[in-house]
Amino acid sequence: RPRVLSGIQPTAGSFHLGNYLGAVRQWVALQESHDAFYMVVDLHAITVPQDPAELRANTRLAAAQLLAAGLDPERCTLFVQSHVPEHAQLAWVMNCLTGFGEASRMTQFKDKSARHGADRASVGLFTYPVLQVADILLYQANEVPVGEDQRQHIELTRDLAERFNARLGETFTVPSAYILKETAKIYDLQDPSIKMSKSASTPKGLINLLDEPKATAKKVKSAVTDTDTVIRYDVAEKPGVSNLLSIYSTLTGAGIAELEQKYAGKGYGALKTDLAEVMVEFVTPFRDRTQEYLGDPETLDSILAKGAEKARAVAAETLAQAYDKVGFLPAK
Ligand code: AQP
Repeated sequence: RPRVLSGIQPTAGSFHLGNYLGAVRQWVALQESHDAFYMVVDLHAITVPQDPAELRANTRLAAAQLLAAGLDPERCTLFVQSHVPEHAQLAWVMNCLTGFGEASRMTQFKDKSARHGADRASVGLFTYPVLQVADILLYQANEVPVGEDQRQHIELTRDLAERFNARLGETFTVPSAYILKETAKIYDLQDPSIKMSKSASTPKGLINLLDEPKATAKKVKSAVTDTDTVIRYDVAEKPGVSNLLSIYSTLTGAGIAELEQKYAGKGYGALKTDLAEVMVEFVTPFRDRTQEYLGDPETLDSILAKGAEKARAVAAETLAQAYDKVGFLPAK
């Protein structure tokens, strides 16, 4: 079975619709066909300041949401990144292989450091993509299911894997990004020129899956479209409507053409009302299941402990190979 690996940050509490449609939904599907490793990336979370108690609670909450979304610990390995120390260990090796200029070209760092203020951005935020490289290479992943915003980091992973292999000998699988065209980038409901994001979106443009379903329905109904009334998928000319159609299509399985036909001559109101209903039907059981998992922290922690054990077995083997290639003296 080919292997996949991906991760999600436990920072915002609730996952947003972009996280789910861009990434987590694919994780659920891929556990059927792949040897799948999924993790809550708490090491990544601390690249910006976190309240310790909140971070701990949000880590459990992220795991509960992943299970609620459909990850099955019998079918995939679900774990917390800091439970597997090999991530930080390999990251150091990969940091030493990365050019300073190369790391400086990562657009996500440029955006985020601009937002935090260059002086306040941590060195961790700067080297975050290299930790991500280590995350992926440790598991010899063939594919990495992520949203479009992560494409550049996967390219960096490929470059560094190839560089290590060429300099020190064949060690790492060179992975590919697994990005589905329809959901590669879910846009802010109020400003369809930017991606839906926990830090850049306006509250009205961001759908948090754990919000009150009524509030979610309201946000969908007040989504920005355009002054035209025609329902047509056209990202350049009609980004707002196209975003709603992508979301609708993915959540229901209806094709875009089918939806265009269904709403021909009906106007945006009808589309938004129906999509609001679809969304409520999706988030209501998701919220309930998340609460159920959260209500039983012992089971949750034991799933994560088993996951970490399975993950460590793979990660330790890869790290040992990498250390050997680098020339570290084995500890006796
Ligand atoms: N809008 C989006 N459309 C499609 N995919 C998205 N992802 C995030 N936003 C969208 C994907 O979700 C996965 C987990 O992301 P993360 O844990 O790195 O969260 P994030 O990217 O930090 O989420 P935000 O909201 O985008 O955070 P900020 O505002 O801090 O940048 C990833 O696979 C990501 O591609």
